[in-house]
Amino acid sequence: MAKSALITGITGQDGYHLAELLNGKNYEIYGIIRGQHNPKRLRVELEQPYIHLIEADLTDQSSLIRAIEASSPDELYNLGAISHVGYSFKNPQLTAEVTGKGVLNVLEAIRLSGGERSIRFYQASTSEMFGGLDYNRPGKGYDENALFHPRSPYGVAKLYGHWITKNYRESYGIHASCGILFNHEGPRRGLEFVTRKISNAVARIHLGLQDHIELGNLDSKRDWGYAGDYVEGMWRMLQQEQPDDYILATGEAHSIRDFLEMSFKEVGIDKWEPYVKQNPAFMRPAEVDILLGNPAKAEKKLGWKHKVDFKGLVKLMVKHDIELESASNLK
Ligand code: NDP
Ligand code: GDR
Repeated sequence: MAKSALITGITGQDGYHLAELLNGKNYEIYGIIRGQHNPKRLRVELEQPYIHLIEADLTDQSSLIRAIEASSPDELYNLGAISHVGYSFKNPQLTAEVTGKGVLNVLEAIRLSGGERSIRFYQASTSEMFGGLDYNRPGKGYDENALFHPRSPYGVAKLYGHWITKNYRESYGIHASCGILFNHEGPRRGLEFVTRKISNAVARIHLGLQDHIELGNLDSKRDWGYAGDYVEGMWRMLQQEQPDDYILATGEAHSIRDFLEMSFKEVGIDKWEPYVKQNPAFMRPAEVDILLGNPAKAEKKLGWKHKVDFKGLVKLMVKHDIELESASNLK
C-alpha cells in the first residue's frame, strides 16, 4: 500500500521540493495550508494537483489534530515556520508561537490522535541554532555534538523545537528525528532571502529592468546547498529504523560577496561593486558571521551527499530568474 505523508509548510520552498520527491515515490501527500485567503493555494493547486490541501495552522492545535485524523500519515514533516531571521527580530513573540511552540502543538497532536507508535516525525531544525561564534566553532564545521548559541528570536525558537522533539522521542518513544540543515536555496527560495534577492536582481539588471540592488551585511558566510538535494536527506532520516539527528550541509562556506561576484559573472559583469548599495535597514541587531557544517554523519549513516555545488547553485538560480523575468516582461 502507498505510504502517506503530511507536510506542514507545503507552500514554502522545501514543501515544494519534498512533495515532488514523495510524489515520485508514490506517496499519498497531504499539505497544511493556512489562512482564509492564501494566494499561494492556486499555485499549489495548478503545479502540484496531487497534493490534498488541509486548512490548519501551527498555532491552532485542534486544527492539527483534525489534519492528522484526515490524513492518517505514516510520516509527518514539520517544515512550517516563520523562517526569516530578520523578520523574527521584528515579530519575536509570533516567531516563538509559530516556530517554537508550533512544534509542541504538532507533537501533542500526534499523541492526542493516537499516532505515537505509527507516525514518523521530522523536525526542520537549523544551523541558526549554532550562532557562528569564535568559541563554539569547530575547525571542520559544526557537527551534531557542537554547542548551541542562537543569535536571533528565530534561532531561539528553533532550539526549543529541537529540544522538545528530542524530549518527545526520549519520553514517549516517538520516531522523531531532527534535521539540522544548513542554508539551502534554489529557484523556489523566497525573494526575501539573500541568495534569491541577488539572483533575481542580477537577472533584472541584465535585462535592463533595475539598476542596482540594496543589501545589508556583505561579509557573512554561509554553507549554501541546493534545496532539491536536502529534501532527499529529510526523507532518508525517516526511513531509518531508529530516529536520530543529522546535519545536512555541503562542508564549504562562501560570503555574500562571493555570491554576488559569481552571480554577476553569469551575466558577463566582472565589476559588481557599482551595482550594489548597502542599506542599514537590512542589517540585523545580532549577526551570525559564519556557518559551516560537517555532514560526515549523514554521509556515513544515510548515504546522503549534496550533488549541486556552490557554482552550480548560483548558475541554476540566475538562469532561472533570467527566464522568469524575461517571460513576465513579454506580457
Ligand atoms: P519557507 O519560509 O519557504 O516556508 C515556510 C512555510 O511555513 C510556508 O509554507 C508558510 O506558509 C508556513 N507557515 C508559516 N506560518 C505558519 C503557521 N502559523 N501555520 C502553518 N504554516 C505556517 O521556508 P523553507 O521552505 O525554506 O524552510 C522549511 C523549514 O526548514 C522551515 O521551518 C525553516 O525554518 C527550516 N529551515 C530552512 C532552511 C533553509 O535554508 N531553507 C535551513 C534550515 C532550516 P505561508 O505560505 O502561508 O506563509
Ligand atoms: P539566513 O538567510 O539568515 O542565513 O537564514 P538569509 O538569506 O536571510 O541571510 C543570509 C545572510 O545574508 C545577509 N544579508 C541579507 N539577508 C537578507 N535576507 N536580505 C538582505 O538584503 C541581506 N543583506 C545581507 C544576512 O545578514 C545573513 O548574514 C536562512 C533561513 O532560511 C532560515 O530559516 C534557516 O534556518 C537558515 O537559513 C539556515
